[in-house]
Amino acid sequence: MRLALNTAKGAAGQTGINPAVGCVVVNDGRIVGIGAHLRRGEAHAEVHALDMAGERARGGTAYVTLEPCSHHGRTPPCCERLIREGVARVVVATLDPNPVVAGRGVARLREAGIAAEVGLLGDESTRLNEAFNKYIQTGLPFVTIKTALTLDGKLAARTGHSKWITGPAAREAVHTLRHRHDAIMVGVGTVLADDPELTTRLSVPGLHPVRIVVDSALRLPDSARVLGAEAPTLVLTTAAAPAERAERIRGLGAEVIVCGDGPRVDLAAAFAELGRREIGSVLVEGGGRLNGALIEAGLADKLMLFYAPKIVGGEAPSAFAHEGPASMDEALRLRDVEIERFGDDWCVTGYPAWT
Ligand code: AOF
Ligand code: ZN
Repeated sequence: MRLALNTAKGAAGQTGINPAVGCVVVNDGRIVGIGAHLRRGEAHAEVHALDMAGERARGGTAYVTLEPCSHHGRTPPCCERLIREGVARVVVATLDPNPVVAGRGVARLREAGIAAEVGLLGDESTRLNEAFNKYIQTGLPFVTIKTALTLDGKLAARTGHSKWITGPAAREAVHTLRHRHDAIMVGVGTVLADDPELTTRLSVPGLHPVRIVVDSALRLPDSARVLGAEAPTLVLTTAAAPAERAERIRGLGAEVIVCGDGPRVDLAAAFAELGRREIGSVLVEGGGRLNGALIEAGLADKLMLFYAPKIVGGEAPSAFAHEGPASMDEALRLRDVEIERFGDDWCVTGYPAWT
């Protein structure tokens, strides 16, 4: 199961709204097949592993990181294939939260006389597919706020200068995060301040996320690098934004979407629309106003805070620019906090207590 999980993790981020899944088939003390789900619409993990095992799957054990599917989706049901190949035992890390599966896969295996066990390394598999788990049950994307910040919580110096807060190791980790997300989101303030490209730049080729700019008044300049051709760009705005700017930005190749009828982009409506467009995970990369708005609205599922051992002082812009509560009792608390080191920096990961 450890090997199946590592195989799944290797392909994390390239399956879109499908989960990352790994499968290892063992017979007579020997690994006879191994596979991962690599792309939505293509074979599931079990199919790759069983194709490799061939006749050697008969009487063997399949370790799968997610309950084998029982439904006809873009591919046929994996549990029927496991039954047909004569596998004797199936060990599953977690049940599939997809309402069309949700226990039916394991029930079908047992009905066919296969010994099925659930729960081995289950927490790790659940964590690996946290975005899929939310999306498949709610139709809403999983939202991760990622920011680099100083120890005193600032994301730039007093003048707005911000290149760079963290070092190369942390920045490389961020590009891996971009590769693993369906979309990346920033506020227009970040575009005006930094003119980011928002593509994935790693030492090996990666996948570019869809780029999303939250821009209530369409202040996005024609020359913005985020409008480049490397990846699709969506601009979320309001009905009050100037129509000629919307036309111009559409002419430059981006899609302009009106979210809600208020003076600011309705972020909850925006995520519902992104979900309808099969965007299952969004990495929010700034800046302080968008981060603050998401916290105020309770719309973030996860925070990844890359801290550099630096201090810039009180006038500098805060990483969370909302007004904030009057009392410490009302501070947003994170649970399941983990700390990982990247060079001289640390990433603090946690989940808002409201999730
Ligand atoms: C598995 N093994 O490797 C994966 C599973 O449209 P489809 O046919 O790709 O089905 C997608 C659904 O199948 C997905 O929402 C999830 O419930 C399950 N994914 N199941 O047995 C796999 N990727
Ligand atoms: Zn399947």
